[in-house]
Amino acid sequence: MGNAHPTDLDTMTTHLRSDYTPFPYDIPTTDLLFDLKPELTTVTLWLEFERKNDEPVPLVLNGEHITLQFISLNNEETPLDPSEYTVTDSTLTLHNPPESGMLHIITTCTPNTNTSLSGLFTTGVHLMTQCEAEGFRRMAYFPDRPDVLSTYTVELIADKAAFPVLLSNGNLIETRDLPNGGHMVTWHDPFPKPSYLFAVVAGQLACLEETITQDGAEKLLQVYVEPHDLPKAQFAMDSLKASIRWDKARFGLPLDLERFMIVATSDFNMGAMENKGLNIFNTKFVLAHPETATDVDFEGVEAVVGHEYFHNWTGNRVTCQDWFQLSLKEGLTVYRDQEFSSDQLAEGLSPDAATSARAVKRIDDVAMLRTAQFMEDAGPMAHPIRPNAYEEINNFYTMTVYEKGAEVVRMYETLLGRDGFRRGMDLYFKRHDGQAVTCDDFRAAMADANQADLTQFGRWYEQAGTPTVRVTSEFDANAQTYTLHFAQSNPPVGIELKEANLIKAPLHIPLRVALLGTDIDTLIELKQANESITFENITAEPTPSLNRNFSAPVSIEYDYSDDQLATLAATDTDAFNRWDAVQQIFARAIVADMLEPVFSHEQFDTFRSLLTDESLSPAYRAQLFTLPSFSYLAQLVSKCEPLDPQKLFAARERASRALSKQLQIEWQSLYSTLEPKTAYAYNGVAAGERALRNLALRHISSAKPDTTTTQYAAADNMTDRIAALTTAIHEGQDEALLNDFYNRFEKEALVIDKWFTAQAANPHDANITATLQKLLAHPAFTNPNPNRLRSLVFAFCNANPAHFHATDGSGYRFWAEQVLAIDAKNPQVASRLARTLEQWRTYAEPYQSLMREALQTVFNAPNLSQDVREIVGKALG
Ligand code: 0A1
Ligand code: ZN
Repeated sequence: MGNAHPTDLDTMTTHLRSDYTPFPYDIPTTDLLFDLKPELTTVTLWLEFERKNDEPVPLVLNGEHITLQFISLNNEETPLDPSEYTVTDSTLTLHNPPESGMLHIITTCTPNTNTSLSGLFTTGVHLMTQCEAEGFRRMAYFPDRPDVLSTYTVELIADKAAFPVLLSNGNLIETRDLPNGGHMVTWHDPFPKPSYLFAVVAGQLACLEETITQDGAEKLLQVYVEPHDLPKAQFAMDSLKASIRWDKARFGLPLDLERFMIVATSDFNMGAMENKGLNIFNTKFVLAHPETATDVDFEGVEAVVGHEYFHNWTGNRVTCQDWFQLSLKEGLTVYRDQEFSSDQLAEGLSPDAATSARAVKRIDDVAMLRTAQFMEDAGPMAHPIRPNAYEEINNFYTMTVYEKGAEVVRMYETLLGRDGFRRGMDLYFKRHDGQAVTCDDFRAAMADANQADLTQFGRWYEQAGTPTVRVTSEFDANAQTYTLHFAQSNPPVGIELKEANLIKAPLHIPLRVALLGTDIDTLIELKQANESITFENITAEPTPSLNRNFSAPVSIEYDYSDDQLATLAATDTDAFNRWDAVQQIFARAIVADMLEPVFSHEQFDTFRSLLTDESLSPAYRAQLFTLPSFSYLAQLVSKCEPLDPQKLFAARERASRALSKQLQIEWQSLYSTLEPKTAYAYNGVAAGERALRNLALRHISSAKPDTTTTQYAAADNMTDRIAALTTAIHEGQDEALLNDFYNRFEKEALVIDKWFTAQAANPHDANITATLQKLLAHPAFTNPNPNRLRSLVFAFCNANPAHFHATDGSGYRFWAEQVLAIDAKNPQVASRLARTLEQWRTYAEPYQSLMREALQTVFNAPNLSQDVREIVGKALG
């Protein structure tokens, strides 16, 4: 059963933000000696402690799934008397410690039975750690909380043949051989850090390395991967160098260590981890080669390498006081990685092309936010970006904390300007370098650096839910005035529903607005529940372009006429709102009449001219013609009526077929004109051309079925090959391609993940149940890592609505079985899957009852982890 231990109902605790108290001791230094063995690792800890106040107070350390072997004070050889301390399942308490001293504690843990991938675990022939949020306590007794910063020295001992590479944070101090084939390596990290940023890696890894010079100092950059993956590491290295340059140029932030290491593992719950100087990554976000990685994968590698690197300042040099402040580091770092990616896409382009490239990135980010974060914010897990309570912190690495958190950071920039934002950042580091602080400290730095009043802005940290801004307009032709009325509202959601008499005060909302047909383009700062603004000298009724570039993470309600949407789609100079107008046209047709979504001739004319408008980049046109996702449409439907997923899916399909049919000539012509003329290279422009061409492929494939097989065979890159494979099998064509693909890429785990996904997410597989069973029994699915689980189980449950929502409930029963099976090994991954059904109340019958049944089955299961219990409990709540 691994390290995933069952939880009693009695031991479930809710952690409250309001309970925060500082740790009563300083821990100036932490010295660790790891004797690394997969079956039994021994960890020796020397913990220096100094009481902060006069009053004696027990010293309480966290520790889980570890065995205490020895404990003494001040390096005495005789162990402490057992009456002087107490050990429980989760703590070690020293009842009467002296005011200061050195604790010497030896513990053991068993990495090869740790299937939770938190703490020290085996991955292939290697050993690695994951400490955020609370994994350090699975190796040693320690104040495992982000506000205890300590300076670490780490000695690693291991068999040299089995573990030739031994890494930890900071700088390499010493390497020496030991008798009996062992070796020992010492690392010292000069920067005090919380335990969640600690890391150890031991293994047989190959290394790509380069040196750079920054401010006259040489820095060593290393990317460690499995030896056979070395040819796929260069792009991660290039992304790291670009990130280092960008942070210096944009924020004046240098790389502060002599060396910076990235290590890739195929067993990882999340994307990557920002351990100080030793980032550990899911292989998915390190390995990139044209033959095995798609454009989206390349983009992901660049973004995640950037994200983890940027954490070095926003997260590591300045960290969080407690886990409720998680968005302090995550929202800010996502904002920074978004800006980095946007600048990378724009690099080297003409000013117009650069603006358009930035818009493409913005649209991608907002589409994801509006699909997944808005949904979260309307469901049982809704929480403010700074939550007030949690049962399991691992459940709060959410779209809200990350993506809405980034939008809140972006609003500072919108309100204060690029330079004002930079002044705020400079002051933040000046004040707080080396500290563990709060979201309020960040807001105070932004306000003080700009003499701005951001008091009301603080409500963004307090309220859950997506605010709605309802906009109405009045045009007075005689007076030549145009008035916009704004009404903001944000009714209680999620846990807020339990608070009696909760009044959510108005937010400070920066709304960029233009009036098409005039030269008005302005930033309006909404601060009250209802307010109006009147524009003078308006001679003809304009079309308002609201919340341009998505200046605030709100939902805008304005009753656009079809003509106004067409005007926005044809003429809005804000590329985001132009895209949004086209999306609204699609959504309206699909949602308004789920029986027969129809587009008018005029609308097809609009579509045709957009699709063939060469002044619009191919990347942008691909976004314009990507229909709103099923989940986004589901939210729109469920605002008005209980959701029938089958009906919605069919309506979306019909809309897609209408686009195929009515624009067939255009699709076919695009497909040929966009034929690649040069060998594959990853860059935004070429990726955009491939995206549009592969969208065209989907629209022409029923009329011209040979195109897919031809493209599949001719492809010199994974983007085109997987697009052809997916299109072909979704059209019900040719098992042979699937087999060919498997045989070609059998040894490439990340590519085989794509093979599983293509099948599990196939909406047109009439025998999906049999397919799933076959895939579950496939040898490549034995002992699946989290990536493999995501490629099959999550792909089916989250990306195959037509089959997941089978009317007999078989999809939901599959979900329940999988949640429980995964939970026995890896609660973090199980609780992600558990979230799939949290919207159950928005569904029509019979779906709703069948979903509730499945949730109840999971909730009643014995030995449920705290992770899954919190999610399912809140869903049923
Ligand atoms: N801080 C990392 C994400 C991360 C969070 C938790 C983890 O284990 C529970 C692992 C990684 C980031 O934002 O990239
Ligand atoms: Zn992060």
